Amino acid sequence: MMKRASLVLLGCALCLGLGEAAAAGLRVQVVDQTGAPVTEAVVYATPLSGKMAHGKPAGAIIDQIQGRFVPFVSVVQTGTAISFPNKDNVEHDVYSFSPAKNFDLPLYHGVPANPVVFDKAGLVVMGCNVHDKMIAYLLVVDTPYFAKTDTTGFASIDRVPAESYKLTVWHHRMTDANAMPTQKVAAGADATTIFSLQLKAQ
Ligand SMILES: [Cu+2]
Repeated sequence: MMKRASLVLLGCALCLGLGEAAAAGLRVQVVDQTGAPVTEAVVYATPLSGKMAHGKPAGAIIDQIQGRFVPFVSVVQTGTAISFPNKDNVEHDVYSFSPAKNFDLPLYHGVPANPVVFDKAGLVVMGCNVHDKMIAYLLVVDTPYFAKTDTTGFASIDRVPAESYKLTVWHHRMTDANAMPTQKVAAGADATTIFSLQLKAQ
C-alpha cells in the first residue's frame, strides 16, 4: 500500500511539471481604506530567486460585448498575444497611447486577423475612439504567477514553486498608480496576505 501511495504522489508531481520544487499557493485579500473588499485588483508574485517557469505564455482574449470591454481588467505575462473579438453589431476601434503598448486596431466587426502581442511590462489603458465610455485596463507583468481578486476581495495564485516572493498589488482606482504596494511572503506558509489600498471614489 505504501508503495502505491508514493507512486501516485510522484505521478502528480510530474503532471504538474514542477520538478523538484513542491507546489504551493499564495492567498491574498485586498481591502480599501474603509476595510471593504476590493474586487478586480491584480495581484502578482515575483520569485525573489528570479527563477521562473519558461515557455511561451498562453494567448488571452478581451471581448467587446454590448459596448464594453470584457473583462474590464486583465493581467497577462509579458509576451502574451491578445485577441480582441468584437461581438457587437456596431464597429469598434481598439487603441492605447500607453507607453507599454501604443497601438490601434481601426474600426472593425468580428475578429481582427492578428492578435496584439504585449511585449513590454506595464499598464495598458485601452479605449474605443467612437465610444468614449469604453475602457479596459491591462497589466502586463514579468511573471507567470498572477491573479485577480473576486467580489470578496480574495485572490489565489495557485501552483507556484515553494519559495519566497514579492507580491505586488494594483487596482485601477488606486490614488497613486505609480506606488503599487508590495509585500514579501513565502509560498506554502498557509497564511493570507492582506493588502489595504487607498482608492479613489467610484
Ligand atoms: Cu466602440
